[in-house]
Amino acid sequence: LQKPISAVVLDNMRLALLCVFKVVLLVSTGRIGDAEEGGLKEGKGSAACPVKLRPSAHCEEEEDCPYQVTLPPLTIQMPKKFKMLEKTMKELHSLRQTVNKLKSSCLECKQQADQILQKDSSEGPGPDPTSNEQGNKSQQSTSIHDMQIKLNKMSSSLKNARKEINSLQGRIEELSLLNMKNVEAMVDKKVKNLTGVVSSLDSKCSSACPVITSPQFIIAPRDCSDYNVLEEKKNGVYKVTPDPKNGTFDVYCDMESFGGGWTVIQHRFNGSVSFNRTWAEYKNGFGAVQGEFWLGNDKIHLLTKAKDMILRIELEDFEGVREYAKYEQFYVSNEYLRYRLSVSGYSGTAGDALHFSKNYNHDQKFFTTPDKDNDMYPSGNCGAYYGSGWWFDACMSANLNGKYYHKKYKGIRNGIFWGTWPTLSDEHPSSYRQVFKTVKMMIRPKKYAP
Ligand SMILES: [Ca+2]
Repeated sequence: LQKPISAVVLDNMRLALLCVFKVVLLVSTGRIGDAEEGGLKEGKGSAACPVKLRPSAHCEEEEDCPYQVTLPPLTIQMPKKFKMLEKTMKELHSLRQTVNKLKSSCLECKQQADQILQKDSSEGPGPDPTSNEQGNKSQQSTSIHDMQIKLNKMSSSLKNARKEINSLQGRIEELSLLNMKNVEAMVDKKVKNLTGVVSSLDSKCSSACPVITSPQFIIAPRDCSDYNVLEEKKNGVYKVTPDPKNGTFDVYCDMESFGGGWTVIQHRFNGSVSFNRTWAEYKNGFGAVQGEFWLGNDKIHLLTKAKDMILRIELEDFEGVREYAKYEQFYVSNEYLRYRLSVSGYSGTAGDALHFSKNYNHDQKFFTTPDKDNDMYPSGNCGAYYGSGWWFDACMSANLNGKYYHKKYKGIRNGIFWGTWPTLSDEHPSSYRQVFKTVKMMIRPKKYAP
């Protein structure tokens, strides 16, 4: 009959442990020599112990000798749990192997990566022929390479763009500078031209003007006094050009009376021409310059504008009394200013009827005609009332364009009137009005030397 395996195993283990314990004990107590001599003295009881301890060779007393332990073959039965341990050990081993593999592959990877980097840095852009063998790695490297190429391209294009921008900026600066310079130059030129023109005009005006005026006297007489300079001494009709821009017209020149050179602007002596006229007629003039006439407000304006004029008024009544009124200044403004009268500097024998009083003053009055009321009379038209065109105040102390009466008359004083006539004081309110046979208004330059 055999013992169960477990029991046998246990017995063996016990025996083995016992043997080992014996050996250890012997060695530690130094009694191995004894054991050598007598072998294992307890051998009788332990003759079954298969463990043998003896020197490996013959050895002297004092020598240190190597010992040899002989153990019988040992079979140990492990419990089931040990199988689990074994399994775990195996798994651990396999795990270690995988880890090692991974490590090695990682190393390879690193080496390859280093190689690629070295190649890229050394070879620069361009496909790597050796990488064709290496599948994915080559693909990766080519894609990286493409990326790098793209990056390089982009950086180069960026550099170009920057260069272009810089050059453009430079150009813009140059252009703006050029423009500014051009503008400055243009302005300078224009200023120079202007100064040139101004200086030339200045020199012309300061030197040449008197030279120009003297031949004009000869070529185009501005009024009758210019004919007197040419030693034309006969009364008559002459052409005058007071303002070249406004044409030439006929005037009657009195070249004999009071030094001559007189341009007649109004004349009445027989009543053949009516002076009850419109604004337009007074503007353009009416009658004939050889006969009775009004020269015209526009022409009077031009004549009195061309030169400083004096006015001489000649009056004669039917009794043969002749008087005159002379004004050192006489000017009639243009139509726009309603032919306003400027008259001053009286001298003479007829009295200053144009400046009769504060309430009757014809100086600085506008021209009024029956169809145009510019007078100072608020509730009516003096021109219409007196049938005349004149520089009415409100209304008058003189009216040389009144009706021509051949003899004394009664009623409205609408005849030719001069309020300072010497014999007028004899006139009674209910009696006849003063009448005039001849009236003459004529002008001559203030600076006239007969
Ligand atoms: Ca009025």
